Amino acid sequence: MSIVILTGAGISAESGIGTFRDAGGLWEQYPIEQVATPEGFAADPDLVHRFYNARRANAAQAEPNAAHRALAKLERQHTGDVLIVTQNVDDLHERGGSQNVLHMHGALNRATCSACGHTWPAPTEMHTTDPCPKCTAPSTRPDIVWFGEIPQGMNSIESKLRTADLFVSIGTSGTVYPAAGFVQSANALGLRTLELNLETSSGAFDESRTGPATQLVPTWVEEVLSQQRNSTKR
Ligand code: BV8
Repeated sequence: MSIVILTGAGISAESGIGTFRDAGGLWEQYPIEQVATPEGFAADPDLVHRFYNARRANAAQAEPNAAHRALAKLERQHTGDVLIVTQNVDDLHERGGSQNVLHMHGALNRATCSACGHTWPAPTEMHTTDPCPKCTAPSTRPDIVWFGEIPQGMNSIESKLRTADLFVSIGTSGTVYPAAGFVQSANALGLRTLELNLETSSGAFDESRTGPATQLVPTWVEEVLSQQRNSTKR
């Protein structure tokens, strides 16, 4: 069974990384337009670098939780493919042991150059005047997909959905497109769809389970692995 898993800020919430839209979420402290759009970056790059420097520090302090670790166990022990498509820009999936992770909204620990497209591991703090290590232009930015920009890996995601059997959405409000539309694509392609979230985001899923990710995800992973063990015994 090939599984595509979409994760959002909710899977990292219990690691202490703020979500976007829960009470007191990140976007309430910073208007999206100012810190997560190309226009906002052009208008005040110092503010945007401060926003991402703070988030990079916050993510570095955080530890992967039981949900991240359960998905890594699934990837190791499940006989079918497991792809994690994450909207998150933290590296908790990788630090929790997952290897097949696609950051469709970019990553805090990666930087890119607007002039030549070069990408490299981001320093702890980025500043507006940092020269690109490749072309030396002072046009470096966080390798993050802002609103109005095209998400990364869309072709891979779409081709993976076409051959998968199960689509699981974990810890996302289903607010941001195109990620929020993946469940519709999965339904149209005949995949089974499952949501594991603190609250039900939409009626689009075959099954929705509500609760914290650190409880729902390990339980679900154990179900998948025991079904796999039982089917191999027969
Ligand atoms: C695109 C990086 C074209 C930044 C992010 C009008 C004008 C312009 C654009 C648009 C428009 N209308 C629509 C759009 C498109 C726009 C969009 O969707 N806007 C929304 C606001 C309506 N999208 C875009 O611009 C995208 N690009 O469309 O390009 C295109 C498309 C396809 C093909 C070609 C071209 C780019 C969007 C990417 C923006 N960048 N992140 C950064 O991180 O700083 S989005 C940002 O929101 C994060 O990535 C975040 O992951 C994402 C979604 O939020 P969630 O992860 O869901 O987090 P949220 O707080 O919302 O929800 C948390 C959930 O967890 C909740 O449900 C909660 O109940 C649950 N939870 C909480 N605790 C727990 C829990 N669950 C379990 N356990 C817990 N403990």
